[in-house]
Amino acid sequence: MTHQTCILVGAPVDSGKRRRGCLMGPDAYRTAGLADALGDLGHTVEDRGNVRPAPFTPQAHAKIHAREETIAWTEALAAAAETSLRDGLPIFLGGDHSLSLGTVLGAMRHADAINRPLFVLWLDAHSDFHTPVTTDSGNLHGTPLGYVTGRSDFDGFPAVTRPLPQDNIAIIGLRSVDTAERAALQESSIQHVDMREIDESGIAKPLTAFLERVAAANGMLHVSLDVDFLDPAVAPAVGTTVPGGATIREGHLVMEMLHDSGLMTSLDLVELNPFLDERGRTARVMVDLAASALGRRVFDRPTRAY
Ligand code: HAR
Ligand code: MN
Ligand code: MN
Ligand code: MN
Repeated sequence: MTHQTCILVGAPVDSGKRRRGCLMGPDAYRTAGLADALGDLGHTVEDRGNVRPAPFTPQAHAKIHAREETIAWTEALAAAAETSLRDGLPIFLGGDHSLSLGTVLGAMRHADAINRPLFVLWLDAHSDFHTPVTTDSGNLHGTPLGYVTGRSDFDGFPAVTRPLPQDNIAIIGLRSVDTAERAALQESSIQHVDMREIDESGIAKPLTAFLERVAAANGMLHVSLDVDFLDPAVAPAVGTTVPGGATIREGHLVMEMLHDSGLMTSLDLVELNPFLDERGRTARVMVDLAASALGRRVFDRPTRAY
């Protein structure tokens, strides 16, 4: 197994929606033993503490919730992502999914700087493909994929000078897609995999197809794992539960395949709301999934015939 320098970057972002609590996420992951779990796998683990946004002046918006705060987080996290990617494999401890406006932007800058294409795997019940104009809720955690692909109307946010190509994105786990997002997604070349496809064909098949494309392009791979990718029965600590999600084993299989591929270069753990958790069980599930992505397994794949 390849040794990695895992860099833990706390991103206590709570501005991407109205319900509060995701700001406790980084400390919940620390309490659940993320650093030890990765260290036990032989990796070097460096916890850089929590990122903080620069001061901002909140303005009242009719529609968009906490826009200035989210802009400040985007700038701070893009810088943190770009820096940490030079030194190792960053794991961003969220925080709600609006943190990915920053982490993916930073990963895009880093990939540009070293002349490699960036790919993004989005594990989520939601497509998060809104713009500030198409969103009904006004919650910016529903917009990161719209932002990084260069959709319009992100006024005041850092300019996305070289948008992420739609072809470089796969969203897996979909079961809650708003009307405006569905129309935009269907016109796009984003690989979008809903729960029915997973039920019928298994989760390995679309993931393998995507990972083959990443490998063929010598791509970097940013993985964004939303707690609500999982079924709420196994991961209840999230504000936007949607029934019918991935099982624990589907989650681990994705992570194990990511590790075997050797392709993952950065990871977001997002939307954990410890205020909604039951004795830390969702935090522990997410730590276990991260460990699988970094090489934890029961046995190596059998090489003998049965
Ligand atoms: N599509 C809905 C909205 O824009 C819900 C978005 C929920 N997003 C997350 N992350 N929880 O996936 O409000
Ligand atoms: Mn999300
Ligand atoms: Mn979601
Ligand atoms: Mn389509």
